[in-house]
Amino acid sequence: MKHNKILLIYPKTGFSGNFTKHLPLSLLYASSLLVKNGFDVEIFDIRLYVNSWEQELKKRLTDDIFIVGISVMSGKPILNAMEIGRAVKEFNPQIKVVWGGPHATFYPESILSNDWYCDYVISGYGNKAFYELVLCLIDNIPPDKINGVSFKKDNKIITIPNEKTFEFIDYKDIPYHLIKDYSVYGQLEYNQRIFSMYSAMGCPYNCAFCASPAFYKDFGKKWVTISINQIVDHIEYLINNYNADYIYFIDDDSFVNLSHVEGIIDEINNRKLKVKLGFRGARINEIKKMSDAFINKLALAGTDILHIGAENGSNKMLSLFNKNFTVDDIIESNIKLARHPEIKTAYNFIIGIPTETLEDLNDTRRLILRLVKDNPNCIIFTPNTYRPLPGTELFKTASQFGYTPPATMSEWINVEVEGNFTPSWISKKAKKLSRLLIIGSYFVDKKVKRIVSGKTFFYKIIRLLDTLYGPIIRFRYKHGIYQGLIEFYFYQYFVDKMAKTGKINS
Ligand code: B12
Repeated sequence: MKHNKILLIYPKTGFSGNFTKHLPLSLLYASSLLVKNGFDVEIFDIRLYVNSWEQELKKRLTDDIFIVGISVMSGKPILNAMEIGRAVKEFNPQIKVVWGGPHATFYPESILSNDWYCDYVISGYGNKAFYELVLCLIDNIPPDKINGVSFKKDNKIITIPNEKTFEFIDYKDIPYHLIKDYSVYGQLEYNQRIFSMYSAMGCPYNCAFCASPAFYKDFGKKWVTISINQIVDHIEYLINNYNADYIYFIDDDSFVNLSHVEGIIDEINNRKLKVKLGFRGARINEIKKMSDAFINKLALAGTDILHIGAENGSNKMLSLFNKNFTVDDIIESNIKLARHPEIKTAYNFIIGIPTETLEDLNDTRRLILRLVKDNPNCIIFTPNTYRPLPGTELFKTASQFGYTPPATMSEWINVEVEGNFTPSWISKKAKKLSRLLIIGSYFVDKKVKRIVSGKTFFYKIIRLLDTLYGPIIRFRYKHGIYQGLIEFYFYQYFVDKMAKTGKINS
């Protein structure tokens, strides 16, 4: 039998994957050139079979497969990717296993220096690199001229640096047909056909905690937009062919130039397209520039959520991050956004930063309370626990505190918001207060009753929890009472159990 088939796999995600399950765009992008050139590609999304994935994988491991590609984010997906690799190698050790995705982009050596059943890693944009790697494997040529590829040779890890340019893919070349059923994707309990897409790539800012400045460092232009017509043609194509009714822009930042988004919504309106919009990349300095008329326009075009990096409630931390905005700016922007309740304002925060004191953490707690008070429609996401990323400015500070990156599998899979990470710079008290901020984030904004109706068992439980436990944790949060937070252990147990069994994923 001819060995010509490529199986691409999206592994299990961590806890956050229970709330959001978007289409595996990474795999569609990574296989665009392969499909265009006639390769037989199959996509297997393990998130849809969390309890039976091993049997389902066996069914898909046929004799004609010669490459298995996996898209891997840091954290829990690593464990599953390793299990997939092991199952593949047990079936046929000749099949080459290739990892791509954010973990592969940021930490290629971590994969190959551990025995994670992976032969090749592709860092950065995957379409051209993967296609070229497949051609090399077919012709039995070493892939040592392919930008972005890492592999082992004579027990040494060889890494060929990425190309320093963005990789754009025309929407007509995205092989959407590889996914047979889009109704299985979505977020929370909403019955929407969500399609994620880029409107712009890159980011011109220099946030000290973020991997992007390091990644885009040698790119000529650091933020590049896709043309308005391309974007809206893409949206129209998805509406006509896949009944899309929600477009989620996955840009690092969509609003660097406000006229870019304004152009998109004008064109959506021109064409009378009926879609809702969500944006995950907005900065406080950009919100400051938005007029009420602009925000109104966003809302009228169907925007229902804006993710904003508020990041921290301490000016000292904001300045360490190179944010170029202050806590007052956050408060002012929030008050402006409160005038537009059609748009949910969702805030990201980072805590657990080197040099952050208990008082800084309390500033973040107080800012969050203030944001909720001024804008009862806002959403507070679970604050991210800071993880030093190699190549970033803050990594150097963390290293001065003796930080070394994770090395073992269990350390890597713990790289999750809910993971237990206690670096040397976090005091015992700060750790306890952080736990209050993490658990409290689920309740402080009373989001449960606002965004979840309780149609499924899981969400019924969450609503019940909000009724019974919500008032207690909100009281604790308001007064900063972090002592004796034993419920945090229940929370961790629950998160861990759910991630392992995938019960609520199904
Ligand atoms: C949607 C999303 C999610 C979804 C999951 C994805 C989904 N399909 O549903 C949810 C909400 C669950 C999620 C969760 C998290 N996410 Co997220 N997420 C994203 C987001 C916004 C879009 C992902 C996407 O579709 N990208 C588009 C595709 C085309 O890009 P790509 O995945 O990078 O793929 C390219 C290459 O990586 C490569 N490639 C990818 N896969 C493969 C496979 C093979 C075989 C090959 C060869 C190549 C290849 O080729 C592709 C084309 O160039 C990105 C930001 C972004 N713009 O990418 C963050 C991002 C991936 N998330 C990130 C983070 C930090 C998280 C969380 C930790 C956040 C949190 N607070 O909990 C969790 C952890 C998840 C986990 N451990 O399970 C980081 C990645 C960190 C990391 N080292 O893994 C990102 C990059 C955001 C950021 N800049 O910080 N996320």
